[in-house]
Amino acid sequence: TLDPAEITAFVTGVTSGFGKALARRYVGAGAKVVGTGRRADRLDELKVELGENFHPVTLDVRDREAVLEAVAGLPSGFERIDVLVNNAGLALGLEPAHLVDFKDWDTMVDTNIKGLLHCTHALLPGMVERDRGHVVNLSSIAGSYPYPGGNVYGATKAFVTQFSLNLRADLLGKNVRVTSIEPGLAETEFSEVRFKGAADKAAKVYENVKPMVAEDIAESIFWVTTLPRHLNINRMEMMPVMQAFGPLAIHRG
Ligand code: NDP
Ligand code: 8X3
Repeated sequence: TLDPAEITAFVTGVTSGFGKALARRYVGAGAKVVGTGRRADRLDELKVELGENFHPVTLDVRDREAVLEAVAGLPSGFERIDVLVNNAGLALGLEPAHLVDFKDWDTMVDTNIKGLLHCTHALLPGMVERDRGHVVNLSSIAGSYPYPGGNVYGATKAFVTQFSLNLRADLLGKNVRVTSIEPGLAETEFSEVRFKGAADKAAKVYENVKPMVAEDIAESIFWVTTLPRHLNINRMEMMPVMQAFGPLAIHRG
């Protein structure tokens, strides 16, 4: 397997959830991590915890100029990114499409799609040039299976999955890997964000089930990125044991 000490990762959204767990997993194993997010106070706390192998960058991935500046300004020791983990993302709302606020759709498209493209476009050429790299994209089961209220969120994740597979097609012949990670129910701040701070509604999502936790997803990303260099995991779909598929719905008039 690949020695984690050889990895310099750029992980978006390390201020919470999967990204935070992954930054801890990587640095704990000897890798270097550039970790981004909008909440500077949380990045500062993580810097204190993780030390010299962690480089925090306060960044909104929706801002292309800021992404380019962040990549251009990486300090020595962190400038050769081998692994990009496009993790920053969010769902907003669970209302049917005809009732949503358009701003929420805009924010999801700008973050989950355009933010991911900004980071990928900025970092992929360096990986190809060095003939070494791995792009890991956080998609979701919501990109494969529709559910009521999943409208634009699920559609952004379908984009992420298909973009990941298309990247593989373009990268054939290069030593750059691409993986789409597609988790189901995992307890993070995801539902608090989706329900705009309504903690009671968010808590209900995880009531009386044993959901996945951030460390489960972090471990999976750690695994796919430390596999021997000739192996590429294209897609990884994962759910807690307490989640499975439902039947199709039929409206009887
Ligand atoms: P959290 O809400 O716990 O973490 C989301 C992270 O994304 C935060 O660090 C947040 O940082 C960052 N982020 C959001 N918007 C931006 C932005 N505009 N610019 C920079 N960073 C941003 O959620 P999860 O850890 O659960 O989610 C991580 C990813 O996994 C997302 O893409 C999500 O869609 C996906 N996912 C989640 C599942 C779940 O059930 N939890 C299941 C399947 C996929 P900050 O707010 O500081 O900017
Ligand atoms: C998050 C999974 O099913 O809660 O991407 O939308 S779901």
